[in-house]
Amino acid sequence: EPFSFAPGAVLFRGFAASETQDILAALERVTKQAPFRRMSTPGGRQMSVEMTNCGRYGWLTDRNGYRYEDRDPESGKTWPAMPPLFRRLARSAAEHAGYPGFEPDSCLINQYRPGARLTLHQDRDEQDFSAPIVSFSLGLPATFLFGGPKRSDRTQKILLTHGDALVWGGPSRLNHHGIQPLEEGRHPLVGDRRINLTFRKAR
Ligand code: MD3
Ligand code: FE
Repeated sequence: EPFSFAPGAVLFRGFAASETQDILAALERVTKQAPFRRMSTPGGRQMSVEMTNCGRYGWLTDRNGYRYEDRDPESGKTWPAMPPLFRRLARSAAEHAGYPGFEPDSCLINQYRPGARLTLHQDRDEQDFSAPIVSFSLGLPATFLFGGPKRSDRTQKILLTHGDALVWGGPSRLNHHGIQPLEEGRHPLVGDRRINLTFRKAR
């Protein structure tokens, strides 16, 4: 059932779909404490994706750069705890992909409304690139762009749909990737948006 489209990258279609309602309930508890917000890039542009975090460390960006912090700059409080269900799902997907014992200390939550996108980038704000990254997609489908180690490398397009889990390890961990502008639509359980949960070991 899993599908590998690059060395170290494994896709599990619909992995988390049966847990949708519990995921959304946990998400609501997180966003009550740490609401979605649009962050600014170091260059001063506002991102189209809305973001928040849970877990020990949260990823953020502002005029001072990209980094992980243990507090939400909007509230000054620590990020909400990672819901046990999130931890379990991330660990399970990682194990199925051949990375037993995955213990993420960070979960970035991205919310895409129609039109929102994420330009091609690398994830390299983490201390240890040997740990995999695990991500889950919920709601509206999105076209994922997967490139190579260089920004100019050619990209493949992969449609990510509701419940899909992706595990990125090994050589794919530092590849460029992005999300094309989200198309209009409405998912019966998630509504007019796409949610992405990305689990990482930040420190
Ligand atoms: C490939 N998020 O938050 S998740 C990000 O759908 C990010 O919101 C996208 O890229 C999203 O940084 C993509 C899939 C993903 C996450 C991490 C990766 C793909 C990756 C790290 C290396 C290679
Ligand atoms: Fe990324």
